[in-house]
Amino acid sequence: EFVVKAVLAMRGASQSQQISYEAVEMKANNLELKFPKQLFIDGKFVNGRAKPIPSVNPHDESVICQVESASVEDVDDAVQAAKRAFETGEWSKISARERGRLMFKLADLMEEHKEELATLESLDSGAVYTLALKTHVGMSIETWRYFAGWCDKIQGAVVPISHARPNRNLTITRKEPIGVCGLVTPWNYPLMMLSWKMAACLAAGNTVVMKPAQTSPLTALKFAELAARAGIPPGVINIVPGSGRVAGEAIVKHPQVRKLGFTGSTEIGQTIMKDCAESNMKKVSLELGGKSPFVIFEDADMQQAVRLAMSSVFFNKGENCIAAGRIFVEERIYDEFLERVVAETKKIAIGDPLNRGTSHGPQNHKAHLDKLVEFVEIGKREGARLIQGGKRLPVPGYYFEPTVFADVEDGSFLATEESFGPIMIVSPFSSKDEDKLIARANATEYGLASGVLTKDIARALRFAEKIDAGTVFVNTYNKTDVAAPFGGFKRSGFGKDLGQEALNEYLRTKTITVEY
Ligand code: TAP
Repeated sequence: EFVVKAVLAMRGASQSQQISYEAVEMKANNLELKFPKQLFIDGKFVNGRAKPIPSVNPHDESVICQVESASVEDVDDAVQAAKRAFETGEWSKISARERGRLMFKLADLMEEHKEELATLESLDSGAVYTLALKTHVGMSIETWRYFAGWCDKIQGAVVPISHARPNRNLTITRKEPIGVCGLVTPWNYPLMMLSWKMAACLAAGNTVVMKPAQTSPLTALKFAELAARAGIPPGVINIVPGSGRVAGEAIVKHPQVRKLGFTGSTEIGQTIMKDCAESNMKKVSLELGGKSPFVIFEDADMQQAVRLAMSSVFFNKGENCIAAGRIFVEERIYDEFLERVVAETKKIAIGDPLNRGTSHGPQNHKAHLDKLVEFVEIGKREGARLIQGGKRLPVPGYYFEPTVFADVEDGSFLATEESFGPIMIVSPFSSKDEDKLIARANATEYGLASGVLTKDIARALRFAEKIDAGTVFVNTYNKTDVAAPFGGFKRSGFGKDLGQEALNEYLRTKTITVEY
């Protein structure tokens, strides 16, 4: 029982905000952790009116704490706070440069607390600590810094229009924030998904109501504390943990939310797009599922092929939206590739994500683990060749063996459905017919990412040109960066996170024409 009824009091950096919350205190990873479990609305931690939701540690299935949960009314409170902050609060008065300064300060505080954030992410989501430190938290910090730098560089244009003779005209455009934005995110990279969207959203000058996934909300709440301590004014950032059906839907349908940023499944994305249209035609961007093809030609270095293929599938225990959902390997090297992949997969260190020697942690939550077990069963029934893993590990926690299927038929369940877990799907191809290979790689309704491994640069570029995916990795995989736009095609959604393009998702253009 880690819940301690303690009231913490600390001074925010602005010296004007007093923050207190009912802290959860626990020891883990040689650290004393102290974090909120309440909603964060209008600069205060408050209880929710919906039933609290337990947050479970996937390593040992213990309950970390009961997290307060937002009702429709709580979401409305958060939206009203965000609206006040946007229209009349301090946020609406400070300069863009000052906004940037606050965001840099928040990034610095995140950096100071990075071990605590990474430990919390590891406990709550099962991410391996070393990866959480580098990617989940490390890239989050970089994202805040990257977009902090954009704040005072967002500018419109002077547009040469035809004059209304004999008078003259001047047309300028202003890039404006949209207003109150809603963000709904998934559980695979809890803090990073929050950061990818919220940093761009705030850099553009908006205010935000954000709902983290109910299975992994803790880093979002710790982040809220840090935001208050950085001096981000009340109401600018509101975090409303809770269920998608209640809190998520309330944000999506709210008539005063003007933009919705979502990352999650294609199925929910579709519902969200409809709800955005029906409620108030809010602007929407959707980062959805994927089934990304990774093509390995016979001229590839075998060691590199095996290493990249494994990380393209097993990175973050497969809970990775750009994970390679299908691996195509050229016939001549197919058998050797499979043999080596199986040998290497057997060596993966599975275990407590907080142990430094671990490279593969538990799946995020029970329902997801059950889905993976079912996914493998369907694959076996379909006749695909299971050559490694495929089972839940007989230990406490949501551990699933890294799994490899070979000879997967095009069009089958395994070849078309996303597992979102550590399941490698391999099929052979012949390079004699490159068009056929591209057609096979494109035979999916998803279009998030793709990869190609070859020494032949012309072949790689032909692939990059013809593949229907928002991201193409050539001779690498999973290489994302805060400056490079990220987002999918087709049923993987639309709108970009990261890079300058992400700002457009949270801006509107106003055209002002003057006659003189
Ligand atoms: P979802 O079930 O779609 O959930 C995502 C978020 O939406 C959660 O916070 C969820 O709340 C909420 N939600 C559910 N129903 C809702 C509704 N009707 N209205 C508003 N919000 C609602 O996805 P997931 O299972 O968490 O994540 C896995 C999927 O996300 C995978 O398919 C994966 O490919 C995709 N994903 C994509 C990307 C990118 S960048 N494209 C990145 C990560 C993940 P709860 O807390 O109740 O679940």
